[in-house]
Amino acid sequence: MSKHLAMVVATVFMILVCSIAVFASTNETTENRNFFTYTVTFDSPPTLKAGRIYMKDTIQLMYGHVILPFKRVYLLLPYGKTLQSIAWDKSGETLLATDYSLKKAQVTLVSAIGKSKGSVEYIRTGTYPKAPVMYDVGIFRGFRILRAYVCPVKFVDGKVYFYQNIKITVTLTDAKIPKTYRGLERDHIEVAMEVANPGVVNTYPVKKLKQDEYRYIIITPQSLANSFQALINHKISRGLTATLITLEDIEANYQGVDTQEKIRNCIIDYYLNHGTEYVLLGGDTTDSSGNDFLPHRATRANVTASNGISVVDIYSSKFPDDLYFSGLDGTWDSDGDGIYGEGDGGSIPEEADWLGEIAVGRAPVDTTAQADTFVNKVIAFESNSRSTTVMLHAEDDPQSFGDMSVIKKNSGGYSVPGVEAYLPSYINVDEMFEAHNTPDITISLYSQHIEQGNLFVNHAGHGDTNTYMIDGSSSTQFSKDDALALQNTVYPIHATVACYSGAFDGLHANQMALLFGGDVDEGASAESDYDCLAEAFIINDQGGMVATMMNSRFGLGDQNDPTLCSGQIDNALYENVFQKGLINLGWAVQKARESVSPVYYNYDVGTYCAYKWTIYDANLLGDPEMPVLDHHAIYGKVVDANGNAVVNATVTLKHVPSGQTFQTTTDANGIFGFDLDELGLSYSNGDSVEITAVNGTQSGSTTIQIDTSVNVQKVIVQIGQTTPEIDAYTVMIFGGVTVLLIAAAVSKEE
Ligand SMILES: [Ca+2]
Ligand SMILES: [Ca+2]
Ligand SMILES: [Ca+2]
Ligand SMILES: [Ca+2]
Repeated sequence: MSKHLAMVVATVFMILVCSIAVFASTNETTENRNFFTYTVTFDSPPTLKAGRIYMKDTIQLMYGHVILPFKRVYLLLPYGKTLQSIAWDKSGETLLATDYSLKKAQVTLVSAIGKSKGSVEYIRTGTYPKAPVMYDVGIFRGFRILRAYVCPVKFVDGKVYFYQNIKITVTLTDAKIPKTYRGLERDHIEVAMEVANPGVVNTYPVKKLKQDEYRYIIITPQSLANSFQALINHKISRGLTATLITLEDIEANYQGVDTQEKIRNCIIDYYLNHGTEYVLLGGDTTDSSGNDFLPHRATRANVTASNGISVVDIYSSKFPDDLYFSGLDGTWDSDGDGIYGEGDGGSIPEEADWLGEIAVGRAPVDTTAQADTFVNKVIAFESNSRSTTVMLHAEDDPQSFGDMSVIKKNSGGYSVPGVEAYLPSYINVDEMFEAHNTPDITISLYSQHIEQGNLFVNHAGHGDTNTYMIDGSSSTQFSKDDALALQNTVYPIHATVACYSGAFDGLHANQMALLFGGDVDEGASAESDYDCLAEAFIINDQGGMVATMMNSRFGLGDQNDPTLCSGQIDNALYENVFQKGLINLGWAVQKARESVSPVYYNYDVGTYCAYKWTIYDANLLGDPEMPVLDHHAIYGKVVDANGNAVVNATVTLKHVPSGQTFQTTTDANGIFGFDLDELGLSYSNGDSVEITAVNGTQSGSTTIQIDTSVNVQKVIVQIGQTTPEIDAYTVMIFGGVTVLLIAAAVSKEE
C-alpha cells in the first residue's frame, strides 16, 4: 500500500471512530433496540413467459418443483447480535395472471441433459413460494450476515401475484463474537460492499494486526518448497506480503484430528494473526500412485435429480472440496461423526461454512517439474498484458448448451444474462458453437482456437473425469492426452459445466451406482495417475491452461434449462470479473459459488436441492490472488444518511489533472464501477480523482488518489442529510447525527 493511500485510510477511520463515539454519548434510548427493518422495493413487475417468471435484478432459483425469481439481499447484523426471528410484510399487490401454469423444475445431471428431451411438465396447483423470504445467517470474517433471498411473486393455483414492496423486520438477540472476527479496516470495506445496510459496519470495532502481515501464503510439502518459493518472490516483487509454509512444519506445530484439520488450523492462525487473504495449496491431493500428498477434505452433499431415466436421490460423501480451507467458521463436523459438511434438511444442522473468509486455490502438482510449470505459468500470466479474447464453446446435444454462453435474449425478448452478456465491449468473443460450425468441431480445430491465445476458455457440454465432449453429433471428445498436447504461450483460465472434469482426486463417475441412486463414489475406480482433465490442462508444460474452475462431480442443470445450477456459477464467474470488480481469480470463483441459494433442502417437497452440490462442485485449480485483468478500476458503493445502499444514484468520476469526467449509475445493490483503462483515461500513480454521487436532491463527494500498485480501489460515498427512519437500526448507529461523508480506499491486493 502506498503512503498516500494509507493516509486516506487513516483519515477515514478517524471519521468512523468519531461517528461511533457520537453515538455512544448521545443516543442511549436506542441502545437496547433489538430490531431493524429493511424494505426491498421492486420497481417494475416481472415478465411471464413460457411457464417461467423473469425479472430484472433477480436470479432464477429452483424452489421445490418450480423456478422463481429471487433478489439477493445481504443484511449486516450489528456487532454482538444475531438473528432471533424474521418477519415480513408484503404490499403493493398486483394480480398478473389468473390461469398460469409454471414449468416444472427438473434438476438433472449435466451428463443427462438432452437425454430425456421433450419431457416438459407444468405445475397448475399449489402455492409457491411458501414464504417470500428464504434466508440463513452466515459469518464472513466475523461479521454476521443475514442472507435473504426475496421473491416478489406468489403463485397460488394458477394465479400469479406481484408485490412491489417486501418489508423485512429482523429481531435480534445477543450473541458471542465469532472467533473469526479480526476487525481489520479492509474487512469493514469488503463487508460494506456486500451488504444492503453498510452503515452497520460502524458497530464493529476496528483492530490492528499485532504481527507481521502475510496477505498471501503458500502451503506445500517440503519437496516442492523451492519451486513455490519462486512464486512467493514474484508476489513480493509485486508489492504483496507473502510467505511459504511447509506441510512438515504444519504437521509438527498445529493440532488437529488429521492433516486436513491441521492445515485448516494453520490457515485460521495466519488469517487471524497475519491478515491472510489468499491461500495457495501447493500440491495435488495425492501423488501419481494415489498416496496422500496435500490431502483435500472429503465432504458430503445430496441431490434429488433425474439421471435421464428416473428421479433418484444421490449423494457423495467423498466430494473433494477446498471450500473447507476457505470457510473458517465452525469445524465442518459439528456432530463429530467424521462426515464433513453434511446437514441439509435432516436432523443435523448445516455443517458447512458457505462464506469463505479467504480465497483458496490449489496447484494440482506432485513433482518439482509440475510445480515449476505451474509457477512459470502464473508468473507469465501476471507479467504479460492480458489477452482480450474469450473463447466460448457450446456443444448442442441436442438441447442448447449454447444458451449457457450466449443467452442475451430468452424467448419473448426477456433478457437472461449468459456469459456473453457480462463481457465488456473491448473483449472479442471467439464463438465455437456446434450449432454454428460445419463441419464438426474437431480436436485440431478446438486446439487451434485455444492456441490462438485467450483470456478465458468456457466449455459447455458433457464430460467425465478424463475427457469432455466438444461435438455431440460426431461424439468428438477432448481427452487428457489432447490437453497435454496443446502448445500455446498465452495461458487461459478455463471453466466448464461438464461433469467430473475437475475431479482432482482422480475418481471416475460411477454410472452404475448412479442409475440406482446412492453414493456415486462407492466403488468408483481411480484414474491411473489420479489426475483429471483439468489437471492435464494445468500440468502441460508446453501450453494448456493457467487455472480451471471445473466440477469435481456431476454438474447440474435443469432438464429444460441448462443455464441453471452449474451454469449459474459459471456465468457468475464472468459477472464477478467484468462487472463486480472481483479481479483476483480466487474471489471471482469464491463469490460465484456464494451467489446461488442459501437453502439446500426443499422443505416443502421433501427433496434435496441442487445448490449445495453445485457449490461443492466448483473448485479453483489455480492461483487465488492472480489478477485476471491488468486494468485499474475504482469500485464503490453509494450509501445514504441512514447507512443504506442507494440504487440508481448518478456517479461522476472526475480526473482532476485532466478535467475529464465519466458518469455511471449505481446498480440494484448500490454499486458503481469505473474501469479506467476501459474508459481510455490516461492517468498516473498519485493522480487525484473526485467522485460525486447524486440521488435526487442529495449529493456527496470524495477525492482519492489513484494507486497503480493495486488493480482495484474501493470507495464508499455517503450522501444526503435526510431524517433517519425512526425505526431503523441505523438510527442507533449514527445516533441521529448525519455523517456527511465516509470515504475510504483499500486494495484487493497490495
Ligand atoms: Ca458430521
Ligand atoms: Ca465464514
Ligand atoms: Ca490429482
Ligand atoms: Ca497428479
